[in-house]
Amino acid sequence: MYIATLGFGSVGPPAPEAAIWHKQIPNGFRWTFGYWTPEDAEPVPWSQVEIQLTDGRHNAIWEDISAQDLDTGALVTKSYESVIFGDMTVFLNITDMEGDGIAEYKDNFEITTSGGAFSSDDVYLLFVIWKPINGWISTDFIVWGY
Ligand SMILES: [Ca+2]
Repeated sequence: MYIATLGFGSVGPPAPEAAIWHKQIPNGFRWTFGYWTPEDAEPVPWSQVEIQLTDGRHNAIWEDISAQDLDTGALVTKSYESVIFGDMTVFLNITDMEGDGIAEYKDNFEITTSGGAFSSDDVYLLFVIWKPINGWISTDFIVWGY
């Protein structure tokens, strides 16, 4: 009994999961969260979220997303640091629809480029990570032009 308790006790809650939809926009992509599961999961502040984009050779990682920046009480879009991604510079903009600092249904983010272009020859993989356990909240892949 003790061992069983210890075994279960050492496993934290699984990462919350969220459906996600992508849309191509002029200089990049927009992802919008759908429903999160489980329904009774603790809300996930943006500060617990890390966003990664990879083409298999290069990674763009945003790991210092401040929930405070997105907790304004009203719809808010914040720009985060630019990241070198292969021969591009890419930018992350997060829109929190309610401005409550919580990543949830209908909140969205865009990854865009200036000076360079996404390639239709690459598959871009997106990972939305729950930092407390490094688990995946959402994954997606997208090809430019499709
Ligand atoms: Ca929100």
